[in-house]
Amino acid sequence: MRDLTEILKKKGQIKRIGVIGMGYVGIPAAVLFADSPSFDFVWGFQRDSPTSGYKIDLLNRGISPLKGEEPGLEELIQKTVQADKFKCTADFSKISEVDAVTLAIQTPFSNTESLEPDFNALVAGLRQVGRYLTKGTLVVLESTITPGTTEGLAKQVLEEESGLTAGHDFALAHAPERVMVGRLLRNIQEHDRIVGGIDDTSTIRAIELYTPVLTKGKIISMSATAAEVTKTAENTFRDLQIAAINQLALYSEAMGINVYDVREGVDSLKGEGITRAILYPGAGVGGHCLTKDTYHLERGVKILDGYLDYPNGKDSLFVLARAVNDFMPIHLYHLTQEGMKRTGKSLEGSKIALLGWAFLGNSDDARNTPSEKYRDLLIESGCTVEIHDPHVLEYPGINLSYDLPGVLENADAIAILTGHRGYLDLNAARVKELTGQELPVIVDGRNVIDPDTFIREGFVYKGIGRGDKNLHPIELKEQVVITTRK
Ligand code: SAJ
Repeated sequence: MRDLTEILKKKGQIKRIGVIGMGYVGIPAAVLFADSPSFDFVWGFQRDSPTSGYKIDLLNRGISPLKGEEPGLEELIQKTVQADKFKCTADFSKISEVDAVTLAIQTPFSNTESLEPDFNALVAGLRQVGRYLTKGTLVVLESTITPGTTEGLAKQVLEEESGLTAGHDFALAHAPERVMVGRLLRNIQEHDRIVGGIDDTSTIRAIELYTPVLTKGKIISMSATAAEVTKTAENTFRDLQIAAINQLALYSEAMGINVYDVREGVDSLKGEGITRAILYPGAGVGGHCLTKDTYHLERGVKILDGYLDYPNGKDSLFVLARAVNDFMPIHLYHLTQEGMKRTGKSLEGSKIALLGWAFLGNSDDARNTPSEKYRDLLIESGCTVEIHDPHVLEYPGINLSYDLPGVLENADAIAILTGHRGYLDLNAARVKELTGQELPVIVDGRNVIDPDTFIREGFVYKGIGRGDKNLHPIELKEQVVITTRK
């Protein structure tokens, strides 16, 4: 029986590629492959579903379905479509024509308590690949997955559907995506690429696939399971770092100091052997990655079933970090309550202007946005909440507005949830005028406004980590100074 190395040698270099999942990961990956002279053609596979089918026609007309700021993406889609090197289709039988196929499909959790992932979309994608898989094809999972999935579930489903054997008839690897909205193309080209095959032949074939699209990045190869742990761990560490600064922000409020002074101080200790990545506190952690990858890592430890030596009865540090970050929109709600109390008002019957629905500044990405938790708490307290976001087009069950003055009109309180560039220029006097309130409240969840400017304008200010300002004397514009205890 010819082994895989022989089959691949006979097949020759990778020329035709398929990318499954036309989203934030799949679209930039597909057009970068298509733009490379190393490859002849790329199929972008997208299910023609009611929610996502519209992308097929848009992409084939050279238009990006992603609405946030994505430098260079629209141009590259146009270029590769016009050059007949990239085409989007819902016809998965075309997989039989490609030499390599990648899967960039969402891998959320259905229950983080029981560590139950929702791999339905991933398995459906794997079944489509297995159905049309031919000998010598390379299959790569780019989605972030529970350690053990490539050599476990993925191999099993592909073999079941195709009747072929991974490592013998086809190559199988994990090469996790590392993109962030707002810099998708650059991240793929400039970040090092982690590549992990189920065997050396698969790793070498996957290296052949990714090397042509890297500019500054280099390939780092390892086993498939190590690659899965690398990706879940790097997001878990980032979430932990954010939880650490969020906890410090909560402490700073309790101690009456400014967390940003502390951050600057801690960050100043630089030099040999000192790596300190102190991040930024805020109104919470959203997105499709940090909110779930910790649970993939936790589940990996469980399903790979090795002996874990860990302090008896102690929670996972990583899961605790999730709890701290999930608490931040709740904390912002508490700050809003306290701010309203300082004006003698309660939340019941008040209007709150919520600025920012995206989970990340200057993006249209609202997956797992912390703004939703904050909004829900306000609604439960009998508030009217109007939401402004300059980028997010729509969101199930939520009315979003592009009309900032309209959202600010008659607001008792304004809360900033996302660090969109546009909010840096909020004019205190104009905002106050729009609220029509003598003592409006402003709650800053992303440190985008200058507290003193708004306090001087007669706002009650609250900010995450701003213990130095959160009990400021209230200045009524008529220069009447009221000092109240909370
Ligand atoms: N956040 C903070 N403070 C910070 C940084 C972020 O509160 O200092 C919040 C953001 O507001 C956001 C959330 O965390 O709500 C996530 O932000 P992010 O900047 O981590 O954005 P993601 O989730 O799109 O990107 C992460 C990145 N992972 C790492 O840097 C380790 C990116 O490189 C990954 O490609 C991406 O996850 C992914 O797709 O896994």
